[in-house]
Amino acid sequence: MPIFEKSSESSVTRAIISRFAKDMEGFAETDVIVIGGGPSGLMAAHDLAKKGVRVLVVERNNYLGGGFWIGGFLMNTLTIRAPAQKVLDELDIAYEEYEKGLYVTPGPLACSKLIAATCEAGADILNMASFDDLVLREKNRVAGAVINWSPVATLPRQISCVDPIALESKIVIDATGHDASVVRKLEERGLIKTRGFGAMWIEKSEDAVVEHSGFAHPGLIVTGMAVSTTFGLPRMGPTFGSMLLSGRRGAEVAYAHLKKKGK
Ligand code: 48F
Repeated sequence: MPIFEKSSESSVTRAIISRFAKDMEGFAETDVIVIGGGPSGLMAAHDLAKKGVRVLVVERNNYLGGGFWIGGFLMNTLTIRAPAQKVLDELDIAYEEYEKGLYVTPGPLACSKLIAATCEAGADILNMASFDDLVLREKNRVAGAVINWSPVATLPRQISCVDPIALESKIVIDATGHDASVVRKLEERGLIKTRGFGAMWIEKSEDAVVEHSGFAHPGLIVTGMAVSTTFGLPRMGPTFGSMLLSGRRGAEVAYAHLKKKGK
């Protein structure tokens, strides 16, 4: 007796294609596109999806999580400062208190739970796809993202002429980490001036990142380390509470904007 139900190669192929094509059709026009699936991008997507907003995370790697898998110096321990441990409570992520207001949790545990919570909240995920450019409308308002499959960038030049596609959205969130790749596209066009992140100062940087999370340009919100790069804030090194709260702030700003516009 075979263990598995009968099927065929063609059915498996059709199942993949038909489901993926249906998903992609939905991605073509959505409320919010989050570029980058690190802690701040996932948190923003999680909160927006929970509120019923249609949100798509575009991640260039096969895996989501960005720098959230590893705490620093190739060691798994993530550090989180109060009050961000409340997010861990909310997502049912176990942690320990190291000293008053400073908590530790294993990267693989926290990261996998944040990814699962984001998917379960209803956020859509497009991985192995890289941000390439922005869609700009009147007065240079950001109105979507141009993307391509990540492997295209690694093809030999003779066969790398693959046109990207564009996805429309009401808001784009730059959650690409230190690179601030989305903001930098605006800078290339002389529409914004980034400052580059400053030297490390944990005590100051975490508050500053959360406080500056929000619109950097019409239609474009920045979260996470992209905030430091955009506004010249000190870096905070291997501590992650502000990444979670920055994503949360970005989601609040996006939601308020969508509501104001009646979208
Ligand atoms: O770097 P990353 O984890 O960003 P974050 O949310 O968190 C930063 C912390 O991990 C850490 C820190 C503070 O504790 O200093 O670094 O700000 O995740 C960024 C994600 O964006 C993806 C990248 O692969 C990663 O998963 N990404 C970057 N550029 C692109 C992109 C791009 N052009 N297209 C798609 N994804």
